[in-house]
Amino acid sequence: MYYNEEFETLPRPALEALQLKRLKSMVERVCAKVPFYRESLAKAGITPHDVRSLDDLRRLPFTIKQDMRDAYPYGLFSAPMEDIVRIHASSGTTGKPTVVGYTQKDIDIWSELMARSFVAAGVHRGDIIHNSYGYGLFTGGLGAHYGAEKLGASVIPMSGGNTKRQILIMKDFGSTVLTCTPSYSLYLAESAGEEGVDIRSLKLRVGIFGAEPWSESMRGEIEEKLNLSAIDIYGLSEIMGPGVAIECQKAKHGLHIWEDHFIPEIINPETGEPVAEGEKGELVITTITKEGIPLLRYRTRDITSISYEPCACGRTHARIARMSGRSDDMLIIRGVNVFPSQIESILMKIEGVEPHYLLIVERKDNLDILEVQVEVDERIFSDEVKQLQVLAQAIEKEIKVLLGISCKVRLVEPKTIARSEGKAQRVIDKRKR
Ligand code: DLL
Repeated sequence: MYYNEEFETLPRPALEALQLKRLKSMVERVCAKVPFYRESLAKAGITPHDVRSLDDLRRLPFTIKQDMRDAYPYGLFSAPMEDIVRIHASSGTTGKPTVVGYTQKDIDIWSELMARSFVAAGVHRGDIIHNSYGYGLFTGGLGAHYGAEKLGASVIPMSGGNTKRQILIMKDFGSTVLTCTPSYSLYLAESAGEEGVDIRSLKLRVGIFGAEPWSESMRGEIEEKLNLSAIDIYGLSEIMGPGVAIECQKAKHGLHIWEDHFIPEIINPETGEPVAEGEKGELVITTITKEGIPLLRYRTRDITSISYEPCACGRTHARIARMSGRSDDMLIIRGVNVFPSQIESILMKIEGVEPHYLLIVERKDNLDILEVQVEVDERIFSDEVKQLQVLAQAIEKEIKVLLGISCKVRLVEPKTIARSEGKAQRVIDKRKR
């Protein structure tokens, strides 16, 4: 099942021809309309006429988050304000927020790509979509909302928060699809239990989870606890919002990135050079149809790999692997690089360990110290102290063997680690203060 069969299954040569045509007009557009691009292209010695093949993309300069901050708020917009119908912004926890604007055409395309994403995930008209992504400046809520309406499904605009009420509505309204962050889905499951509602017996069939990194083992936890099929969705406000890429229900192996609107590249973050297909690197995206704020070779800082292998679902669009994390979230513990998701994978495989954890990093006597706090279920927590110690040590050993880092594991009581309604905070790095 497709939403837009023609474009989702376009043979690669036709897809690439379309990309090139759109890329050329996009470069012309930004060069004509955005002083930042005019200057950066001139500096690189490139004119729009130099873009003759898709390979020429590599010659164009990168755009980074700082460029957006420097242009705060509207400096990179390529459409006049009269044509901008929506503004979103990133939370801006570090520095100024990044602001994005959409023309009506941008909103239409975004809605279509979200509708395509829903269908790829196995959602259809008649489904009742319980949308718990936050509504507001964050793109999650409105992005999923417009896509659901475009598809013609029924959308319940819940937004985040008010967790008890969410459970009641989900039960009474017969929600069949849940959209929220993976961490919030677990919080919902836990709260349902407290409310005496068996979430597994509700009508939920599909969960569309993203906006934060999560591991394959976390998927197992979620599918088990909520009794639904959990699908990974990726996106970022700079490029559009949710729906840049999504897993298909059929293969559930890699996220199809909608290549008729975005050109993905994977680069070595240190050298900026492309890496081979299948190798990990930083995802770089060029938007080729956006009008409000088109971005040339935007460095997402997200780490993944790409595959152009044909997919069982019939979509011809390339697949990116589940994100390992962001390059800026990568922890360096005594010289060893580690992503929180790698620790998550290890924790989730251990019997009795709950999917709620926190990594705390400090520097003591010039040494990096990592403490892994993780909840264990009631049964284990009520065991003797000695048994808890044995389990903690077994986890420490597992982490040492698999990741090569020493850490201190602290098993904590159920519900001691803060729950989140949006993106979970998994790391407290005290070295950065
Ligand atoms: O998080 C958009 C979104 C909303 C995506 C709802 C999916 C679902 P931002 O707030 O701009 O936008 O944050 C974007 O979140 O660069 C990634 O680091 C991370 N991220 C998003 N989706 C995933 C995912 C939205 N599926 C940043 N896996 C991105 C891992 C993700 N990380």
